[in-house]
Amino acid sequence: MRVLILGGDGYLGWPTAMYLSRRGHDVGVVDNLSKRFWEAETGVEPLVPIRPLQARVKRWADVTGKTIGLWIGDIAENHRFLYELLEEFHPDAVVHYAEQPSAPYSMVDRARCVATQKNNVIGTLNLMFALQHSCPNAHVVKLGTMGEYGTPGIDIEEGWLEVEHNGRKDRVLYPKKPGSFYHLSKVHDSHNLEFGCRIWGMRVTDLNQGVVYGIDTDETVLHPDLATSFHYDSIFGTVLNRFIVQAVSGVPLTVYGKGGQTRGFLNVRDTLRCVELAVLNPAASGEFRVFNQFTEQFSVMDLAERVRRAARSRGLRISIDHIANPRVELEEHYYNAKHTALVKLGLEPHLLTEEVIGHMLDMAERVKDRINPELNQPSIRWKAR
Ligand code: NAD
Ligand code: USQ
Repeated sequence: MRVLILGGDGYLGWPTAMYLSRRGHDVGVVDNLSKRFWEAETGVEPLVPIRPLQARVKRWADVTGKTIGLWIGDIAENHRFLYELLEEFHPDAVVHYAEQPSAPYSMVDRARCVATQKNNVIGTLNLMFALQHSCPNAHVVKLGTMGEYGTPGIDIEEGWLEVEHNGRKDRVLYPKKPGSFYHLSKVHDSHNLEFGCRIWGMRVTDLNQGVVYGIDTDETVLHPDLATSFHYDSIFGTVLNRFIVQAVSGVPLTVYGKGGQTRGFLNVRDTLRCVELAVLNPAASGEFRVFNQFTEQFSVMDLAERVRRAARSRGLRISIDHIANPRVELEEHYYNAKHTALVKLGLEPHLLTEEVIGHMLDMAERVKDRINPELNQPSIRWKAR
């Protein structure tokens, strides 16, 4: 299939491009390199140096003999770029990762909130219109997030909810109560895409993905130049990735508040397989299909304890700190989210075993001298005190 990956320079986009290319798909990547600007703006760096996207694409060709197409451009600021690109590439599927992904970044101030929502919502709208123009039948695989739902006191369904009200029944989009302006941008995207399915007959799979962890995939390890952008700072690093790096640098794990916050998690390897499954099994014309993309749920405290156990068996002694929560979120709550659709399509999860944590610890240990301990403490608060 011809698969265009928007956000192909990112933590998830680059390994997805290699994974699909290796399996024989004709892959193109698109990025405006804005993540590299946000890193410079906030003074953070990925754990290992990441080669320019052009050099990674070239290295991929050297190592595998396979070509990945490359376009540098901004899908939110430059709709003409996107129109021309779709006319040229004519994808069967577009995998859309190209958004500002950090909840803390979106909460810094008015400017970062507006920039996040503008980039994310307008980028998706431009994609919708550009597809209508030249390839209305292409399937959109959109990266949404489990955080769109928030932490409601009822079970979370996969995107839709059957409701009975005053004796009548209907199927409605599951009510959303997200916890940051970033997560809200994803809700706005979901609503716009669902509208596109209803009005224009678009085909969309909204992957409500949980928190991703992991450093390696089968492709990133083929050559050091093919590594992916792994963050451990408090702005772009996700919780388990942060705990791994904190453990090897010998500082206490930063559990925010009580640590009862429960979320869905998945290994980066499973992200790639889930996207592949969505691409190979497209939504029907007019269908807005939602998959909850995670494999296990954990509380933050569960994760910290698991990392501590795995670290202890490697002779590392680490402690867990409950620091003041910089976010506004429930620290103890009900959480039961369905996640059966991808398993039905064939997903066989890589679960979070002690061996998996140990492997991540070993990887981080090897580049320990690059770790900046100043990036451990959260610097962004949801509200001024
Ligand atoms: P990332 O920042 O590493 O990758 C996103 C890429 O998109 C970056 O390379 C960035 O330069 C590019 N980009 C952003 N705006 C763009 C624009 N307007 N035009 C072109 N390119 C643009 O983030 P990631 O962690 O790989 O996440 C990818 C997607 O998955 C995001 O949409 C994120 O919200 C979603 N997601 C991530 C996780 C996670 O745990 N990492 C979990 C759930 C959902
Ligand atoms: N947390 C800690 N200590 C830390 C870091 C985080 O206790 O050092 C807590 C947070 O307070 C939160 C939970 O861990 O309760 C998850 O935080 P996170 O930073 O790992 O994840 P989040 O901000 O939700 O965002 C990440 C990605 C985002 C994606 C989302 C999936 O950055 O792109 O959309 O995970 S989900 O959470 O399912 O919405």
